[in-house]
Amino acid sequence: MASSRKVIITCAITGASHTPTMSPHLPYTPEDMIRQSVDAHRAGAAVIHLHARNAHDGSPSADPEVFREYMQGIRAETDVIIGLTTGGATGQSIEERLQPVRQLQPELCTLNLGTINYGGFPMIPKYAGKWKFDWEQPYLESTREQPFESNFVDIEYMLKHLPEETGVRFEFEAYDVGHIYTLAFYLDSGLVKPPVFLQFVLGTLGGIGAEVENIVHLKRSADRLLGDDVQWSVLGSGRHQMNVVTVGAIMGSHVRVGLEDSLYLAKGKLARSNAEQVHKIGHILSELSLEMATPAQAREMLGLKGAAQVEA
Ligand code: KMH
Ligand code: ZN
Repeated sequence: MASSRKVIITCAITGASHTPTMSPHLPYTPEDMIRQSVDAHRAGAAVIHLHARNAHDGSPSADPEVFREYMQGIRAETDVIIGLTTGGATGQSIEERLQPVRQLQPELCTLNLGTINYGGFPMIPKYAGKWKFDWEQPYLESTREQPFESNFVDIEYMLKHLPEETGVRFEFEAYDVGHIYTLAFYLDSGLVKPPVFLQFVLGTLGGIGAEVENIVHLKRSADRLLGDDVQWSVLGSGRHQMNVVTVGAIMGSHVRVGLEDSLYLAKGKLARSNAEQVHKIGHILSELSLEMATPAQAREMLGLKGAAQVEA
């Protein structure tokens, strides 16, 4: 009997768009970041995607030493693939955002395929008057005005320098169809080297919506423009999370879940951990006769350098 298709589960442990007020289960101390990452891996995630937060109030951080502490803690207990953000948080400069990758030389990091409006502000009214920390509301408010930035200079800089300096490979983030054309441009010019790991991001305010037609359109566009050597994955923001990853898995994608993308496990039910979301999609995959990829299988599919070459 032919073996089942292996699906890479990425778990994005904590991002910048959710805040400690929004869920008591959102990790932001190093201990919680490490514990939730290890548990998410044990539940089936082959890749852990990390942002950093300041331990005292959960505000976004780009400090390489904070990332180092998370990575060392996770690597002491698992062989999971660790991917670092380069998008960071609204308001951080590109120089700041690239420092953790430069210093810690992870196997994977994100490369956002365009500057977008990335609106976190609609969440403000729900939590009015309940904020735990002073930075939370102004930060979300700032997303009205400040874009999530990744211009062509940033993209070319990352493509030209990071793989050569650090051996990192990219998780390319496409928030809309135009981003696939940007990726195709750099693939055709030789700056992007296959295999391409492409993440479709659906349901953010400012990006493409989370309709099934859009997943189909993104996938068809990628097939037409990028050739065969592509490992594609999907994520759905907020309430769309599990629906998007389930449809993607049926269509042949890898999947990304995690509290960065949604705080919920089901309608009205907060996820108590990242591992709960991984466990849920793992169950759905097994019902679909799909298998969760191990880190070793994911490394092979994504052409990664291996954990021994990581600096942290
Ligand atoms: N928050 C995700 C939808 C990054 O970290 O550079 C996109 C993301 C980008 O994870
Ligand atoms: Zn991220």
